[in-house]
Amino acid sequence: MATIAPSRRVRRTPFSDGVEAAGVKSYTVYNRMLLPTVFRSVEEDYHHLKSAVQVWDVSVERQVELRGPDAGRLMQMLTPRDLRGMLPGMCYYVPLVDGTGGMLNDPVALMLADDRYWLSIADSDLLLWVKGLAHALYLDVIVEEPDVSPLAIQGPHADELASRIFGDAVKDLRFFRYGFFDFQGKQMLVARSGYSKQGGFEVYVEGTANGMPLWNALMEAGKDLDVYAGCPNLIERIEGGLLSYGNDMTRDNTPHECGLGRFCSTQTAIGCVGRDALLRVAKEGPVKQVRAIAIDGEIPPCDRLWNITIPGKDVVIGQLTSAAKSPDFNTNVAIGMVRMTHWDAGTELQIETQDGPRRGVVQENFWL
Ligand code: THG
Repeated sequence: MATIAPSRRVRRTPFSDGVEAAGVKSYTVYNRMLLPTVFRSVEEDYHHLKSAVQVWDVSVERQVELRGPDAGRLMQMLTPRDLRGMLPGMCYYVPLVDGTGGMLNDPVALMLADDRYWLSIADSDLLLWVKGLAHALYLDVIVEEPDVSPLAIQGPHADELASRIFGDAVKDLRFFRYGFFDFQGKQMLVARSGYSKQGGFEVYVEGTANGMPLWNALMEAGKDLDVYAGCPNLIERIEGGLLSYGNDMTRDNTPHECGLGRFCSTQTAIGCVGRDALLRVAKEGPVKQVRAIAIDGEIPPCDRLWNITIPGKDVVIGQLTSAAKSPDFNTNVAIGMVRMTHWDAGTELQIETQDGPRRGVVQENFWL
């Protein structure tokens, strides 16, 4: 494979020096910023994530900050999830949709104060959509991308490592709650969250200059825990059913098709853009939906859409969007969007890869 040409359009992160020193082997670009994808190998990274603890440069999870008297109102316009119960200290996973109910992003929202929120975004230019709405509606709110870069601590030893840096109280954080913890005299926002099913934290590092000191402290404090640099792992996130915006879902999908209906309370999300459209699809139910799919045999990299067909026929009944060989489950784990006629567990499918057709089976649930 060729390399990515360095330029100002592909932003480095506050942790890039640490990532390079750890021997990063490949990157992707996400929100116009570098995101590591491999350190030792995808499989070695996978086993290490599931048995030790990793520190992830997830600066690409950029923050869209909404600040001002209309911040709360604008937040509720963005999502069909009812935000009335949200309080400072809470994180919410929120589907964001356009006027037809199409997915625009699936961030983690943080409420910092009554008049201040962060959207920790997936890979789409959400800042422009939010700025556009605020401007067109004359809202009294400032929408900007602050100098904030999440650093994730993930894996079974994440509690031990985080407590060595932030103190034992960090262990009391509940899932999707955050608090402020001291590091070298600075208060840092630490949440119990992260893009894996192994458990852990995300530190929202404010100020580029504060990045490397924290990175280095974590690496130093975790030596006996076998801490290493890591990154969101393709195999583990598919096993866990964590969706990737732009891969497993796009603007062409509603939250219900993505299996994110459980994060929608459209009926009471008054003012949400696309509310009428979503009320219709919620009532009828989607006609296609995301499924866990096991695939037999050897598969090539899933770097394009694979059609899903009825075995032996030429009829397309879905698309497969992510796949990887799983060492722990002795099959290829995959995520696809399947039409309702073929979405029941146990249904046999044909997956049209660039290397030819493979046999797939719809699973009852994801693996983790
Ligand atoms: N953390 C932060 N920002 C992010 C991500 C993250 N931005 C980009 C991307 N990831 C957004 N997508 C997701 C997808 C899944 C989850 C979080 C962000 C997630 N899902 C939990 C699950 O499926 O188990 C459920 C969360 C819940 O129950 O509320 O965590 O990872 N900061």
